[in-house]
Amino acid sequence: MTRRRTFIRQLGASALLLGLDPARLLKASAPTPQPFNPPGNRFREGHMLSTWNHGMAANEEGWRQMRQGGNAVDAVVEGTALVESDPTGTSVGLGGRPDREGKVTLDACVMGPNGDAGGVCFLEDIEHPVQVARKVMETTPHVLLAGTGARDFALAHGFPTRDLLTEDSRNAWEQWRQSAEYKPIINVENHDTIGMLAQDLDGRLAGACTTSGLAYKLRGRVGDSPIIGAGLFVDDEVGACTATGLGEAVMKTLGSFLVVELMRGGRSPQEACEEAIDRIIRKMPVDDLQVGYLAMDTAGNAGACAIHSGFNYARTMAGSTQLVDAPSRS
Ligand code: SD4
Repeated sequence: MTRRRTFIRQLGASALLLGLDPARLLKASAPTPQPFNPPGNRFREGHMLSTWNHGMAANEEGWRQMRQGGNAVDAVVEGTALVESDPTGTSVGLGGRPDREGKVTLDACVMGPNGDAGGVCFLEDIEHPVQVARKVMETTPHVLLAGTGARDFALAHGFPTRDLLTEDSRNAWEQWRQSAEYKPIINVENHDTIGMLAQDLDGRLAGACTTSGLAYKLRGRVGDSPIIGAGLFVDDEVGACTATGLGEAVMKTLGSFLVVELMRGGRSPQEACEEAIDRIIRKMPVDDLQVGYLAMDTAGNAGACAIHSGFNYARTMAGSTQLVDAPSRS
């Protein structure tokens, strides 16, 4: 304090000698405000994480969006929308496995900087629920629209209808109907929801999550993916997390919110994902249950953890994408 006072006195005296205004000089010497995305952030060039193999294509699209001047919301919405259109993905959008009655019902949400959020659930006949979720976020005062209300909203915004049941998924459903046994298989088929997180060139964070949910679920069942805090949570000041796997386990522990709050408390994304997985393991039997969390913080660090092995994710930094195997607890 004394040193600062001496400095100010000296500055004032020199300024007067030079005929300058000491107040203006003092202002010029004040520390400049920190930029929003501090230079210490290693991945100012864009950082993206997406669940599973199809995350590779999603991240490539996200990077394309960023190169064209798009922000984190553009990256995650258009990145995941690309996967929604892939008929070979059996847990997302077109070609997603139907419910027990042979109907494809979709869940999605998006969360942007400033805590903005939007989602749709139990949505039928619309190929891009994640884009509808974005419309909910940007054009309504609500967060979540469901069922026919969500469908009507999508139609009012010009989204076309499409039969999302492909020949493959119809055949698979008909085969399933012969036994009608409901038994999710870990990591296979029932678990390839896409959750995507991005930090854009301005350092802003966003996330999106989209799925057709569990194959052959009860009609009306909604999982974690469209639920803010469960399948996805983003806090621009801390970090972001998304979930894949059995939604019921994620919802019961509010997993993505938990991961972000753990990061707020000082854990790294890796430590936070591990603790959220351990929370599930402590609360319920997990032999036949898979959950994976994927998280990033604002400084460009990533983390992931699953209950069982087999969960992987795509990571893009400065335009270069890699597929990474997530650590697991068993
Ligand atoms: C759900 N969490 O509806 C989704 C399913 C999923 O990869 O993640 N599949 O429960």
